[in-house]
Amino acid sequence: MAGGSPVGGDPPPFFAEVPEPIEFEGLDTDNPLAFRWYDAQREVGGHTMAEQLRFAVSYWHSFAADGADMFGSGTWDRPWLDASPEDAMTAAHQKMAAAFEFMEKLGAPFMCFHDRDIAPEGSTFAETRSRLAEMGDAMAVHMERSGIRLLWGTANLFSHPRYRSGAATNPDPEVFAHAAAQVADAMELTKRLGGANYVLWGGREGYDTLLTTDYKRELEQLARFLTMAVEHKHRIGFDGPLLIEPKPFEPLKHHYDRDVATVIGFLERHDLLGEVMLNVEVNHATLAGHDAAHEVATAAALGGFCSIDANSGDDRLGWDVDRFPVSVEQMSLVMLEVLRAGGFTTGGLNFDAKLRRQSTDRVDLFHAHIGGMDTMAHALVVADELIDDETFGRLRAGRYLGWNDDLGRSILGGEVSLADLADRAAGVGAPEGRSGDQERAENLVAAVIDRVR
Ligand SMILES: [Mn+2]
Repeated sequence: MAGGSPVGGDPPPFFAEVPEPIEFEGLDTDNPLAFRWYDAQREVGGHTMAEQLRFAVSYWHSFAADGADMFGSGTWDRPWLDASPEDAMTAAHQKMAAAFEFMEKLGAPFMCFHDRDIAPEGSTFAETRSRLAEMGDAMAVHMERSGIRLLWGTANLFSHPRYRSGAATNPDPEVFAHAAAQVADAMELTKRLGGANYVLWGGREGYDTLLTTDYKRELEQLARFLTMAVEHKHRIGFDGPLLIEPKPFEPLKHHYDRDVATVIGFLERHDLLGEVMLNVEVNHATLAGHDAAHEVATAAALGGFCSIDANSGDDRLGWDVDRFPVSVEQMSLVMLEVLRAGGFTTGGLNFDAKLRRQSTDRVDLFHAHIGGMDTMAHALVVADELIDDETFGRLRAGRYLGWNDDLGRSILGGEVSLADLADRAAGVGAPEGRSGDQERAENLVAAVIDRVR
């Protein structure tokens, strides 16, 4: 299909074998192109599933990639990528047509993109900028027609060779300045398209060796960059939060945005928390040695939770495999923490997930997203049931009841000293504590997973 369809013309349907939108058919369906759990209008916890889950399709994995990995070339059937290199804008328009055809048929309400996913870099910054503006215009038309919204936009500050030593933390201020210009444009486009959030993923903000890296200086550069991004958000009147997505390593040996607690400490130190919040990726959490539920709980407890990149890792692999979510138990524990945090506000569930390289057919994109959406919808129903389950609630609350009594209140109220407590200990018996009730709680989760419909 070299040359492709004319720019602005009607491309062929790229997903002709899926002629109609995917529908909810329930647990008894044997139709592989139907939802078993995700019923957009079903009320769960006082809101519809669509409102609670806020699913987003990621442009990069699903439409901009071709299945290449570091050992071999692309394998996926993606005809919209086939325009000749000198006609990169034709390919960009075809890709966008394919993306919106897919998203309209899938029925996810949101998408996410990097600037370079939708518009190829030009030979000068001015050309890059005009290409982004042209594709932004095209996207506004697609969004208006389809009703699909933007969960977040971001700038790709890691693919181009100029970013090999980072963007904000690059030793060369010219690279910092170029990255800043890219963020300004991407943030303005995100605002123009009504984006709910703007993401900053430090894909190469880190180092491979301390021998030639000035760690302290690079952290100061990163703080300056984020501060400038927050100033820009206010200057252009963008309402949504900026989000940082932690990752501990890969491709570099050490990344500065290691995990949620590290990022929140950094934001607090530079007075940026609140303006900048967290986008937790499940597989990045597991790479950092955490459960994803822990990362959501940490972000919520420290006042920084906003959004999730919903994917999954692999128990045996120490790298970022970005599979679609498959484990209802894992995701139920994630959604439990989301509901305990009050649910999503501007955030949502972005499928930062890709097919395996062997999954070559276009229709595999549907199977992957349907499975991911059903897993998360099932997990939401389980989490909501757990929130309402009195026995489950008592298992946690019961462990802390003593803090409601005189002793607990006087300790937390700052009314007693360590010496006071030492004096008191002489007059009372040594405490015995109580069961942690973990296995009972785990069995309740299992029972709820079995029981919900
Ligand atoms: Mn990942």
